[in-house]
Amino acid sequence: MTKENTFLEDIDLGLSSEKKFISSHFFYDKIGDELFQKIMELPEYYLTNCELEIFRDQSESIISSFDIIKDQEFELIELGAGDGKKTQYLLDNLLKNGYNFKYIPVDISQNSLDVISDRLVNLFPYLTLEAKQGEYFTVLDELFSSEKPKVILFIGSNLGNLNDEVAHDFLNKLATHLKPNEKLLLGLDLIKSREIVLPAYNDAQGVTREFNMNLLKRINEDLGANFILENFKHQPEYTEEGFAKSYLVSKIKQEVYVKDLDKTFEFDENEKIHTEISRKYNDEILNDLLKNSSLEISDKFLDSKNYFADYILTK
Ligand code: AVI
Repeated sequence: MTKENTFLEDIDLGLSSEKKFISSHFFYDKIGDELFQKIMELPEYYLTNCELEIFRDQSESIISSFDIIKDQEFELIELGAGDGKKTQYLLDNLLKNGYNFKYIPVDISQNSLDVISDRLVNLFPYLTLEAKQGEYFTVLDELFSSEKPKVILFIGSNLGNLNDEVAHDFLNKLATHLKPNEKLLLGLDLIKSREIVLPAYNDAQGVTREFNMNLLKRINEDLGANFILENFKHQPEYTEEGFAKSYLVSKIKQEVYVKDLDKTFEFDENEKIHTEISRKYNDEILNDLLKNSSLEISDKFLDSKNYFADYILTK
């Protein structure tokens, strides 16, 4: 099945459903990647700075929590490597303290891997880096065929883009790969008031709006649809139980034709398309997700505002 087929089929499924939806992983085409980079620099998007602060100020304690003996060779595997700016602090500390490790960033985008590899190799000439391109699980099967001890990084609250059931399965699957005492460092955004969370998904400059709207642009360009972008608005919502959700809302009653499907979709006035979930967590929710996974919370690192947590999970 080609990538285009999946996109076409998923759009058909999502727009035909009674409660319309588009999967958030379609955000990340070239324009989407660039917009997300911009989002991470926005003053309202506190997540990045909070986690950066944890890595900058607490790398030494984080490394101690890995429980790795200095001379023991190990592999540091980062799922969804991004730009590496946070991990940089950890790598710097590991190198300065003479740890013997290989850093393996994993990403679906070869372009992202090239950028991060160039940057980190320039910064740390003595770093052993071996980038792996591919879907997490395909690559994990391959990576875990080596016997070396491993630490997995899954940061940036990327888990929050999965619903709880999928997140539970994901953690469970990850756990099956780990050996006793191996660690997963999991970065999660914490539950907090809507006054803080909502602006992070509705910034004053409108970058997040553009990020969300880019989905419709993509459907127009890739699948020959005729969405009129002005007829939709970006709408983030937040419930204090920790669910931030983004929608595209139809401003009017309208029809949209998707050429590659030869289908017309009807939208009522104020009808929503659900496009993203950005789950916020606490210890209790995480413990629920970890049920039956053989992973346990063994450490937790917070930023100075207690907005974000990097959990150490031990098998
Ligand atoms: C990648 N992910 C953790 C981001 C989030 O906060 O859910 C994606 C994002 N969506 C809108 N702004 C940022």
